[in-house]
Amino acid sequence: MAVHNADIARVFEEIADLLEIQEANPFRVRAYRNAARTVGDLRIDLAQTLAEGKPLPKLPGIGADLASKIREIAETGTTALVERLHKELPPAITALLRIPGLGPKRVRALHRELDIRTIEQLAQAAREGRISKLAGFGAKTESGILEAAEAHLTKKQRFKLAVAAQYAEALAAYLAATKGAGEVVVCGSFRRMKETVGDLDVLVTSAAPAAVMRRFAKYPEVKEMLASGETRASALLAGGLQVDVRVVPKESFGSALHYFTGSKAHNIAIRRLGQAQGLKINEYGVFKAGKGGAERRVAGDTEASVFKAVGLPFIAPELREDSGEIEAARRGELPQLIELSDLRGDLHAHTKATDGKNALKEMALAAKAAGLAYLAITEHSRRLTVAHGLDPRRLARQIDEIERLNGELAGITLLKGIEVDILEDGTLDLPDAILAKLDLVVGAVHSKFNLPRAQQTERILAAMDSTFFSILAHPSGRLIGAREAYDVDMLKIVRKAKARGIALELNAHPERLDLTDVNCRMAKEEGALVAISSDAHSVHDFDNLRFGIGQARRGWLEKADVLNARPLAELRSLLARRTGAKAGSASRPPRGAAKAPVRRADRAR
Ligand code: DGT
Ligand code: CA
Ligand code: CA
Repeated sequence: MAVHNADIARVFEEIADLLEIQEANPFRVRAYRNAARTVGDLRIDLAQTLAEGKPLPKLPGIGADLASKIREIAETGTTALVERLHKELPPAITALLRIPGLGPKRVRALHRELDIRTIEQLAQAAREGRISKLAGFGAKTESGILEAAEAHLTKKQRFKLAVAAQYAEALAAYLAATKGAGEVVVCGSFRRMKETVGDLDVLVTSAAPAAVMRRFAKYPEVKEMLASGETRASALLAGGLQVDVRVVPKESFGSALHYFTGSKAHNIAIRRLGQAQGLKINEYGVFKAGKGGAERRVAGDTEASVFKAVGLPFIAPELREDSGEIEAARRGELPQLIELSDLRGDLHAHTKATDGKNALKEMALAAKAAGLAYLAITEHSRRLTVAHGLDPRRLARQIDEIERLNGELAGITLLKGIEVDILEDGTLDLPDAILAKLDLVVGAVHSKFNLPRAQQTERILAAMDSTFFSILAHPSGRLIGAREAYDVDMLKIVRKAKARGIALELNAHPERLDLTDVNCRMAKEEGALVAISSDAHSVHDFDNLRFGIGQARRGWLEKADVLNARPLAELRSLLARRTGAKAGSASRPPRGAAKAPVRRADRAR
């Protein structure tokens, strides 16, 4: 059975959880958690790489020990370490950590005192009032646990798009090899590039559906068949993801593709539009009632024919949420959506000087290979000690190094940048004197996520007043499925960005995808530019840009809305206009001491 990167990540995550419950060394716990994140979304398939006899790629945070565990999991699906931990603690117990209010200590106490191993048992014990009798748990804690456990039990798990892609691509390739199969397309939220996916909806065209059904049932990753019929089947994969497969004849391909791509709300709106014109629309085609009640099929072989039948131009899957796309299509005002090939450069990347894995030159060459003309190096600043952030002295050294490399490199330009921490009071973690030497300054919140809304907003607005501020990194701070966005007034931030000529980042890392689609649209409406950035920590991460593009398209963004769709010269002049410096001027005068008054004056506006 194929082991995907997401499966390796799941084992690492489980090890981290189990070690945490055992109160192991926190550094060891974090090493496994970081490794899970690095491997989980990675585009190159590690098990396949090893199966081909190639060495593992260099990855941030993965040393010899973790690499040997990756090899073990790739071959066997598990490791001796996790098996040993399972003997000490029941595997299901890690799910308890996902319940808000339950840390490792409490999970251990619940297991030791009440033999609780699952969320069902947890809810049951809370209902029976057994938890509040334990030392360290009160009645209030118990009712909170019950509420959280019940919410968790009714919530369906969703998968990050990049993880779903690993399963989807492998399954689609497998089904495409069925004798007689024509088109194989993964539809649903996956095709709409939604940031998370509930299940996969695979459409296959074939005149022999039974052969497709038989082959699907034999897919090695199928753990359980949930339903199966002549033209449709549902199964649960070993990784936990559900798959619905549907077979239709070739002539229904377009209407089936449209139907299974959704969204449901979009489909309903299109069907209504059809009804008003005397058309019946379903997954088999578009039909018109003829004489004597007979139906005539008028469209459905291609998706475009379905839209045409209701008088609309083709609407891209990413827009199909019934959030104005049908009206825009009718008015002929659909956006010309940004494409991956429109990106000229990348404005957020790290090297091994901080928490990245590769050297400057390796990153530059990888960016060039990815078709980019420029790459901004934006290391963390000193405050972020876990990432070995740069102080002014180390940053100055990197600036020299970049200037030297630019003299040597052809076809790619490195830009001098920083991902500087926005401190709690809205000041930046490095002085203006050094920021002035950079081509761009990416500001980011990495601490104090829980400030009250007004204070958090004020903090970010104040930082954006800083003279050299160019791009606001991952503006909401959310980590998909792991950390909520911090509470801020995004509209105020977007308007400030517009007023100051600052761009908002759409961080393309699969666990961030931040700006969200809704906020991308807000930025566009307010006229603020968006920078679609990889946040690469290794040479493999430029692949993530395609997920950023998917999110940008969901946010209706066009080439003109995207800062790094501009050629280098234009980018430079946009960056320079903000600070009033001339494009291309290598050294602007440092203004260290002038910083505070400038900020106060700006804030008074
Ligand atoms: P998900 O799986 O929760 O991420 O979201 P979707 O959009 O993939 O939803 P899913 O898997 O339930 O259904 C796949 C597509 O099938 C959906 O996007 C539209 C279509 N569909 C499902 N149920 C209905 C329905 O009741 N009416 C219509 N018109 N279409 C439906
Ligand atoms: Ca789905
Ligand atoms: Ca489905």
